[in-house]
Amino acid sequence: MSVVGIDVGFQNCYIAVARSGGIETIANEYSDRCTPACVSFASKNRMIGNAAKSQMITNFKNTVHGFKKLHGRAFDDAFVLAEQPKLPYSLHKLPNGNAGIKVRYLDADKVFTVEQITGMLLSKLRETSQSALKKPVVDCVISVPSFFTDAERRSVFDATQIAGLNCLRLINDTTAVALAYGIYKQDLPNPEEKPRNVVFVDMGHSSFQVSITAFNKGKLKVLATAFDPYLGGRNFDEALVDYFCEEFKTKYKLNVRDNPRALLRLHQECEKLKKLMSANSSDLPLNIECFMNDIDVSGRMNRAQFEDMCAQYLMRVEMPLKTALEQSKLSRDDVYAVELVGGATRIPSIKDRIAKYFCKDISTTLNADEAVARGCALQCAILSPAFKVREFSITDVVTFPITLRWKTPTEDGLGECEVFGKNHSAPFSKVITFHKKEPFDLEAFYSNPQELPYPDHRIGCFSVQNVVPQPDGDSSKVKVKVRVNIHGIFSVSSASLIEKQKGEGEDMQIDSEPMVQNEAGGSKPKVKVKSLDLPIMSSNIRQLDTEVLANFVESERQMISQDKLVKEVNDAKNAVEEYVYELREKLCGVYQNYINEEDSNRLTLMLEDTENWLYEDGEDQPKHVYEEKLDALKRLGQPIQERHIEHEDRPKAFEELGKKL
Ligand code: ATP
Ligand code: K
Ligand code: MG
Repeated sequence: MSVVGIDVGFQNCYIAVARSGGIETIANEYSDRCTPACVSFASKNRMIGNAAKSQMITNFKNTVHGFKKLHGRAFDDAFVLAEQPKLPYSLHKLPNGNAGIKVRYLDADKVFTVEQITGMLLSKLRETSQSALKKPVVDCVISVPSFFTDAERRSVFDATQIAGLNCLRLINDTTAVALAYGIYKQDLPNPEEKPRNVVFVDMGHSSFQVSITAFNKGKLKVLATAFDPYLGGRNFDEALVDYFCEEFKTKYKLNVRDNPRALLRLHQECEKLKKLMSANSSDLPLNIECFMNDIDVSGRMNRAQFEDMCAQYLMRVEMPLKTALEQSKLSRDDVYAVELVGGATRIPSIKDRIAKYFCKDISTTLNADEAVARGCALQCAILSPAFKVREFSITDVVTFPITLRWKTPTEDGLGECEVFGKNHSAPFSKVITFHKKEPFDLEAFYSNPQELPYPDHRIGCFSVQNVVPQPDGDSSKVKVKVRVNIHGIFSVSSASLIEKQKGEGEDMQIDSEPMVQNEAGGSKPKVKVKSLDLPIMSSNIRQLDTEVLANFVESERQMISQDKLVKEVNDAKNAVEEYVYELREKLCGVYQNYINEEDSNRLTLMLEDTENWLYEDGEDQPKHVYEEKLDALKRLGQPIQERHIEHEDRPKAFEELGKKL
């Protein structure tokens, strides 16, 4: 069984795996530990990760990036509408109202759901981990932002299934970081002692997350999370892009915004400049050759100017820090350390503001880019029976309070109850008792719409079926189990009808019971009562239906084999080309003395023909054609090579013999 953790970032993805030596972040086929969250489509295949990123400018309409926050979103959602003009590819309204992604693929217009796109990215990351581990990868843990709601989490979860992964947990980014921080610490306070409280701050490309976590030996408990879901490195890039668009308009009369390619190039250069400014406070140049209309452009910027320009974003750093501290009910003095991760926390002014807020030097003991992935892998190791790690218990929080609503025969006709309050421990199950004579619906929603980054506060509707009155006509007692599961997803997980007992009056009561690791049936000793399990039908849950999901799984499989086929054909073609170059070079070099002039000329001509063929009729042939071509060339090349090797080896053999004597 594999133990894999994946940090799916808005911009960058990282994979960590467990090997006998411990947790290790692994590199992809480009020897890069970072895989860009990018998928590119072409007439024969897809490219994913680094290969896709290199298509970003040349094939901008069909190169999809920046899609993480489209999960679970409707096409006409305000966030999606605001995002749309910034995307070089087009969005399309799906029949279910969600935002789909429209590209040209296999010479046809295709619309993919965001689950499919993330599924593609995950397929690639899965393949990368498989080649590192040299075995099939199925089990994994994947990170999501702590502010992702049910709809977003379910959507990401669907994506993991499209990629054929078995996601053991969707873990919050900052919780994964906390685990990576705590699990190896030898000096944590004993369970009965005052915990060590650590603030974790993660600013990535698209968002800003803060958590405060309490550590004792063998456990961590998240006390509070806070965030600005719309503040990240990309805001700083955009500020620079805005500035240079204006400057180039006046200086060169260029309308950069009208040219998607130029705009993308400017984005990339501004991001580089932003990173340089983190290390350097002096004036720095920005130069782009042949930018637009054959014009070379240049500009300058320094850190002070940049901070000035970004004041509106820098100002927003403090709020989530304050919120998290308030919610944790700690004072600054209770904070043992402030740990930063995420690329954008490298901006000096952001670091300074965080340090200033907590009146503390910040620590960067964690790897800012890889901590999330490492935490995911550690969580996967803990959950996997195949791997031994030290015991470590993780208690996360419910980010947004959840309320249930149902119809009652009372005057206002509605009953309501907040089942999970803010920062309630998670995962967690509760049992709620109702008195009902007939089937009933439970409407679940987030209690405070105004604090949600997501536009819709409804979670879904759960219908408890087959409820009947007691034989004497009285209401039946119905126990309903509600839970926030290990992925942070809410559900009404089971219901049962209990035989009538004396002395019952209240309309509803809530018994809490911490969720037991082994879910089914629970391990709590049960009072002996007759109970009947009731079916639950859920509706309005934003999740793909089984049939659609099965189709996506199948279509992903087909696309993977199509990509594989295209790769094999390309490899076969490249092999012919490489052999042509190699042989030609050697014919006028090392092979010169092993072939007569006439044969050499004939062979050279043949190589030239093959080269021309590769650019003409041989441009696009099935794999076997290239293989046959290569074989034919090798039949001519090999005898020369053999004569050469034999000659080379002869003196060596004598040397060997000499040594032995
Ligand atoms: P998210 O967490 O929002 O999903 P992500 O995980 O992909 O996004 P990270 O990889 O943590 O994001 O960070 C990427 C961001 O960090 C980019 O905006 C990048 O430009 C920025 N960044 C990286 N290095 C530096 C640096 N030295 N100075 C400033 N910004 C940097
Ligand atoms: K990342
Ligand atoms: Mg991130």
